[in-house]
Amino acid sequence: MNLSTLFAIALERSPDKLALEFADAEQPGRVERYTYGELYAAVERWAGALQRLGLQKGDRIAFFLGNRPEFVIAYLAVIRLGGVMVPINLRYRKREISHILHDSTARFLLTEASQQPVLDELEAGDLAALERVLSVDATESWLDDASTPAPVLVQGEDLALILYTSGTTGRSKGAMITHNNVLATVTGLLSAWAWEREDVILLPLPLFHTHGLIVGLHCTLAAGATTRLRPHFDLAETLEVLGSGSATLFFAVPTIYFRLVDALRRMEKKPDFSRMRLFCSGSAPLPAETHTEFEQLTGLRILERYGMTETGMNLSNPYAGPRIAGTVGTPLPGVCARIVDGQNNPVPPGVEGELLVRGSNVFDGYWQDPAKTAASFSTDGEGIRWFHTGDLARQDAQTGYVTLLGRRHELIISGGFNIYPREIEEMLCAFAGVIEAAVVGTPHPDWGEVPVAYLVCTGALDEAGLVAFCRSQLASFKLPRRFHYVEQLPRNAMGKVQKHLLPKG
Ligand code: MCA
Ligand code: AMP
Repeated sequence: MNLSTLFAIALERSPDKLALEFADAEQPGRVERYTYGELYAAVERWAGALQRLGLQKGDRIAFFLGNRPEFVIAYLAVIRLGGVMVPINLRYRKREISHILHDSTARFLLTEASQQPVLDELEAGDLAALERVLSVDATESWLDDASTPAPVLVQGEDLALILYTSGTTGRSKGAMITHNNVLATVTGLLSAWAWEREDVILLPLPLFHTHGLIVGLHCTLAAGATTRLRPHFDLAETLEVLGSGSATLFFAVPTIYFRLVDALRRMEKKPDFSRMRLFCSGSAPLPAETHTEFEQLTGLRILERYGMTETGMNLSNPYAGPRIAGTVGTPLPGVCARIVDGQNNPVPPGVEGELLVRGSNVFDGYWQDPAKTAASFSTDGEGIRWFHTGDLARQDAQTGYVTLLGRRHELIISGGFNIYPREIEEMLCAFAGVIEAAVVGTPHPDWGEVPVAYLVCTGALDEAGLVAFCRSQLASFKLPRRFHYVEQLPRNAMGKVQKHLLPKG
């Protein structure tokens, strides 16, 4: 089975059902709607055009595109042809985009007019194997006379996506996601969260990440339900849609819940969320206080779940049963999880260790990086291969629920976007006058965590110049919020920087 087959089931059952609605609060009155039948026809048309342009099975096509119907249509067309979609975070800039284009050796890039200024910064050397840039705002030359696509044999083991995830070495690495991987997460969630064809999801999360693309869009398509896609999160519109009864599902990252709680707290007349079936949170830890306050304000308990780009969804609080704040629940259908000590031996409930997972949801490995792939898996005494999540966890002896306690690596999660300190440290050290740099995450009321930098410098530093340099090189969410100047970085006997000994702030 492949992902197109799953989409075809919904089409077969209800071609006239509303599949996709797109509206933009900044352009009132502009609403685009597609039934399953219309969406299918559009996908076939795009697949025909992309095939005619030469997109073949296994070819990578990068998407530098915001949430809009063309993202959904083009993506479904690409996987229909056995192509591999490589989404790029819209906040990425020249250096980050160039790395992804080089590493994935994408043949095509699909973009839109509003992203052109960013792409204009790319130089010939940044474009790597790119043969053609296609804009969804200028389709006349390649889409208009599309013919029906020839059939392509696409199987479960074939790649559907390469998702770039922040790397410990400063450069992001491509997680190879097969059709089977996505199918595993989708089928697991459809049963675990009791999806119905009558469901309507309000989806403002970016489609360039697993949360929006697989958990939000794919599950909704597979359920034959309706997606109300939005270009981005808009607080007022979200409250309006959820309160008007025109959605049943809402999935978000903790930053969005912080903002919802803050707004609800200040509203005298609370919106009526009685038609809402499920509020989910994931991608970063949801503080127990937010969970509790959301319930006090709405009468509804958020369902928190846990996933990763490399694995799709792993654990979840139950749909029916206690949703315990501060936990991520138990393994989803088809997922096995264990918590191990430093020697990879399972630890008993109540003891902290690293969380390992296995199942059809777990990715194939990192694109063209067998060494990193090998380092991410271990094989147990029975010859079974486990993926090392790098997340530290503990299982409760009574409930069996898992609580995440932190991470083995230094990942910072800001508003659901991942930041690896090493990438920023390398950038800071490239600036004149910086000898050494250490970046750590510090708590933030809105973003959850933000990066701050500790610098050892040769003398007085041009901080404005450093900020401008970082802005030109890094996505803006990676910019350190504060710079601390220190004489030296604390190190242990082996010379390794002891980040926990840095002064707080
Ligand atoms: C935007 N900014 C941020 C972030 N987002 N800064 C820090 N952290 C962020 N996450 C900055 C922008 O760069 C900009 O800075 C300024 O804030 C305003 O930008 P704006 O677009 O207006 O921000 P926003 O609308 O307030 O966005 C907040 C957001 C967004 C809605 C929370 O970050 C978001 O959609 N996050 C969700 C990410 C997500 O889906 N993650 C899932 C990945 P400047 O003005 O300086 O340029 S993880 C995953 O998929 C795994 C599998 C899982 O478990 O789910
Ligand atoms: P990504 O690499 O973007 O897929 O992010 C995956 C990481 O996000 C995981 O390894 C966790 O550290 C974190 N994460 C995802 N969901 C949760 C959650 N519910 N609570 C805490 N951390 C989470």
